[in-house]
Amino acid sequence: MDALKVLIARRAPPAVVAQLRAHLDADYHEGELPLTPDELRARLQGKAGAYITGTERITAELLDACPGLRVVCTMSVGYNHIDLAACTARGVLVTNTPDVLTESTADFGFALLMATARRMSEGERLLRDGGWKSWAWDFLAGAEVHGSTLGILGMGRIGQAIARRGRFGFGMRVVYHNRSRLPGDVEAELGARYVTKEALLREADHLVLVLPYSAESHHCIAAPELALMKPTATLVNVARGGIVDEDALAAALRERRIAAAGLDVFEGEPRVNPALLTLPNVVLTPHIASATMPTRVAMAQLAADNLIAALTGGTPPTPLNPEVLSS
Ligand code: 8YV
Repeated sequence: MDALKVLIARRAPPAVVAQLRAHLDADYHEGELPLTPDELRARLQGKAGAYITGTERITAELLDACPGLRVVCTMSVGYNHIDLAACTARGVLVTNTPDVLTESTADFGFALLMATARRMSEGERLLRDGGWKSWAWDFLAGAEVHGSTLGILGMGRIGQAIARRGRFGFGMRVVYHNRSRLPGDVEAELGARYVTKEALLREADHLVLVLPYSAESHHCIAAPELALMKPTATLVNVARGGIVDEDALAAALRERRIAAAGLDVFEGEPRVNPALLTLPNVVLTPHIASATMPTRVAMAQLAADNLIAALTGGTPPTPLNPEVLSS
């Protein structure tokens, strides 16, 4: 039997591409930039499967234009770029890459919190620009991290991993808000206290956003929420840019209504809201929270394992809509 045709829509680790090619007939887009939506639609014609990343949008229209597509495997834990309901309605299996990126992403989230609270980027810019003239008691004095209150909005796997770092590494008090409350034993292990979203905003010295992006969470941090935060607070976003109203955030940072922000994700990325680019009290990184070599290889491998299993009669390890498998 001929191998099924698939599209590898983004550059992937060579060993993973070789493995995909050993099992499937792969059309490989090796370019540095993503395919445009039109190119993606054209390249998906006649393909049974797609290996994609967060840069490819899978919409109902695209699915209707590619009726042969049976499996979409994204090399990401987030899947807001995929219309999951439309996939399920058409019997298209979707898989993502949970767990393998949890600890690296939590490391980065915590690093961004520290860099932001302790004004690292600001200090480096000043030093490189020749602005370091002397010592002063309040020179680049930032916020305390150890012993402070860590707020987490979205207490899934990554949120919990950040909570552990805060509690056990830095002696922080942990407060969180989530759609559903964690079981008591997990709360006890993390030393985490469940609070309302309003209490979270009021109490946190450092607030980390780690919730999934959806219509519900769109701009869920906007002017009214920022107004509840402490003027000394730090806001960190390692989830999705659209969770934060960037114009409102820029205004709050400019007027020092909150102290600082660390952002790894942006609403129109790779474009960054110009209002953020000129502010000294924001640390900006280009969506790299999961970017360690071992983690990225593990994510690519898991996406490929899902695609191969789904199209060769195996059991995909991490399906998002497993109901499709039994229908
Ligand atoms: C990825 C991410 O780098 O997994 C996610 O949801 O946001 C990042 O880890 C990116 O989406 C690549 O697909």
